[in-house]
Amino acid sequence: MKTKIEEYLKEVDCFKADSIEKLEEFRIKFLSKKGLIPGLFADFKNVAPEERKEMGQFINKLKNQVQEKIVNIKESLETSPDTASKQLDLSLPAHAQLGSRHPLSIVRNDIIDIFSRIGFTVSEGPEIEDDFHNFTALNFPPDPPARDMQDTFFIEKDPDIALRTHTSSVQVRVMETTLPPIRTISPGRVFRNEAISARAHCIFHQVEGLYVDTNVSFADLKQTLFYFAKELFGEGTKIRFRPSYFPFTEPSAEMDVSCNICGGKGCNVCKYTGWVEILGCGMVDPNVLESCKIDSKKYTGFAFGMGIERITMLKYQINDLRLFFENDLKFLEQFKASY
Ligand code: 2U9
Repeated sequence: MKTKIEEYLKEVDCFKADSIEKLEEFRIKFLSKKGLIPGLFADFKNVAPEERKEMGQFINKLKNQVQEKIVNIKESLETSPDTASKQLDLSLPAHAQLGSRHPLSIVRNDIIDIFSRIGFTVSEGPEIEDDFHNFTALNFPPDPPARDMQDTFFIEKDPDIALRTHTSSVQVRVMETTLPPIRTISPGRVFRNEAISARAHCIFHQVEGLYVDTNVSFADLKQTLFYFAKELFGEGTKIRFRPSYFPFTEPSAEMDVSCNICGGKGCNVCKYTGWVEILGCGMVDPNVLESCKIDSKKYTGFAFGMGIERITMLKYQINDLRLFFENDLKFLEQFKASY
């Protein structure tokens, strides 16, 4: 047995491999279940008791040298420039993992595109707002119930600092710093203290729009929003207005579009009315213009606001708003083909 081990030691010492495959053959030869070293351990029972200690150490020496050899050769093969370049085959086709836009981003970008084509710019502003820009300038009455109406997340009291409840605050800032004509939309995240459900969330996204100039009329508002509805939902889309109330617009209205699912015939999306509400709008209240130092005798304006989640749900027939916030790939990957 001793001579056999000496021969193996010599073989291990001289062994060289220029490939992982050859090294694997070497490992199998010595270390696999039916390899030479387990064979030696199996024969060990025939060794005379007085030789066992020396023979055991001898077999272990062989085993250690084989293992050491394998580690060393493997390391040099992996770091050799030849192997590295073989592993990196630049001629192989790329496995590009294409991402996809979030459905809310797709619809927000669509809305921005539509209004950009008729001269609206995009304005952005802070998500944390003071009382003046979120409420006072927008003609909200000073008493707390009117402001709590929207269930605001307050960050500080006296002076009141809160997460904005709408992006109208951005447009107040635009009016403070820009002379009319003003044509701008403000997409962004807004916050309201609401319980989360399939239809409501405490964080959602809005696009609000503002047009201030001389002689801006309700007819301008109707024509602008008619163009918008046709661009977003398709050429045959009809619109209708219902009177409403907002502190910042007078007169105010809510706008419905003919149901894009059933074409107005009636289905469960439009609750068999043929119409779905998509936005609120109105003529900017003169008090709002004056709060922003715009002469309300010279200028008039219209404004509108819509929730991006609501529009996206209608466009893609999504029935649970929570899907937008869960980052479930099975949901998001359905929008892969879109940009
Ligand atoms: C300024 C003056 C007026 C923006 C408007 C609405 C009507 C409206 C809601 C739609 C669904 C908010 O997301 S929602 O809950 N918005 O109905 N928003 S008029 O009016 C403005 C904006 C800025 C300076």
